[in-house]
Amino acid sequence: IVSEIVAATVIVTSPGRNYVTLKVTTRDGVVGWGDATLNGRELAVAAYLRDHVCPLLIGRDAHRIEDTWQYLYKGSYWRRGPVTMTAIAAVDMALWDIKGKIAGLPVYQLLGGAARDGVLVYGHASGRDVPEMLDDVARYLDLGYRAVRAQAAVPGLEGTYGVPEAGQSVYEPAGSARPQEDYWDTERYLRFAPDMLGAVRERFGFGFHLLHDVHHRLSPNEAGRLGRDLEPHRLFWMEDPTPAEDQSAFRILRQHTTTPIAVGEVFNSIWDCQQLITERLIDYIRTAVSHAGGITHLRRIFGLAELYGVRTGSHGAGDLSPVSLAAALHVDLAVPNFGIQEYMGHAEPADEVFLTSYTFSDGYFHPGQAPGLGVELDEKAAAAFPYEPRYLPVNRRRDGSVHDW
Ligand code: GCO
Ligand code: MG
Repeated sequence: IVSEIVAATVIVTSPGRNYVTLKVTTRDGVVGWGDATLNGRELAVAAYLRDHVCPLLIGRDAHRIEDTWQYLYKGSYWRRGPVTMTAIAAVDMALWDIKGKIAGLPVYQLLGGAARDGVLVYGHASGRDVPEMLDDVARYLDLGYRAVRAQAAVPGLEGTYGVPEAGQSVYEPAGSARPQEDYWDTERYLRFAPDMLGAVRERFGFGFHLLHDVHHRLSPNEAGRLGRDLEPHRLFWMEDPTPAEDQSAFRILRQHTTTPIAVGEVFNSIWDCQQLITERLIDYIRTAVSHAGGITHLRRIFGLAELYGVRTGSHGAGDLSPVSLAAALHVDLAVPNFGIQEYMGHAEPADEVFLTSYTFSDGYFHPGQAPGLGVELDEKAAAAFPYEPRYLPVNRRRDGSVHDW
């Protein structure tokens, strides 16, 4: 069979930040790409793929996407977990890419075709103080964005999540060879955040969507208080208000606020969000194509969400490679319950390594008409950017104890 897999290799490259990419090649030379990047734990997935998955792909029919997914998920016996599910995701993306290339169709056509004309995205505005953040919001609105996430440094805290250091063009939390240590103060944040987001509405009004990421730092009760304080500012969503391992904790939050809630960037399977969805404890599910088992599993999660009125809001930070972004855009265009897509952009020189065909216009993205996912990796360019050990920061309270980052 011409679609038999004859090679599967892993490329680790660091154009601006680390990315792990799987390359799958068929007998007649069709190449599929999959993103296997797990920020701060990159080499674990690279080894899982290289040592345990690539050898099993050789000789399989690239067309059998569902069968390959089941084979890798059930066949490993050790199910779920970010490393396993990111590895499976990379294989899955690469096989959808190949299927699209063989069919001569962009992947969204294989998923049922476009259910909308464009994919609403939100950009990341931030600042080291409120005026700087407001100027950044203005910049996004001028660029045509219809949805903006706003984050500003909490006065008195250094290294607030979501705020770039001076000189960084794109916010990059994984900046150092050992984890940077940030300080956290819940009371200061709870006092500051409503005023900060209120300042955005005061200056720019309500004619665009406003989002904010809490990054898992509050207890359910504190999150309920914040959600209530934010109600006058009409947020599109409040993201990751409390650590989400404890799905039933969101019942407490739901009793206190009508601010919409988005959760899921750290989830890797449908079982992580089953209760959140079926009990309607969230409004948006943020699972990422690269960390939650690829297009095949993401569609299953989004299908469950559709039944319960939960909309999608796929993770799209810079540590998800352009291959992931493209895969997410194909799914976004095709699913009925799409909500919004995060778009953070990629720091230079990622565009020397990843050649993309998605486009942005008037606040909306489109994955483009190239067959497959529409992203190609230039292996020669990639070789010029070797892996660099880099970790996400750790958060400590003033007394030195570790808090959620
Ligand atoms: C987001 C996320 C990211 C994560 C990052 C970790 O909303 O985009 O919270 O900023 O921190 O993806 O690797
Ligand atoms: Mg987030």
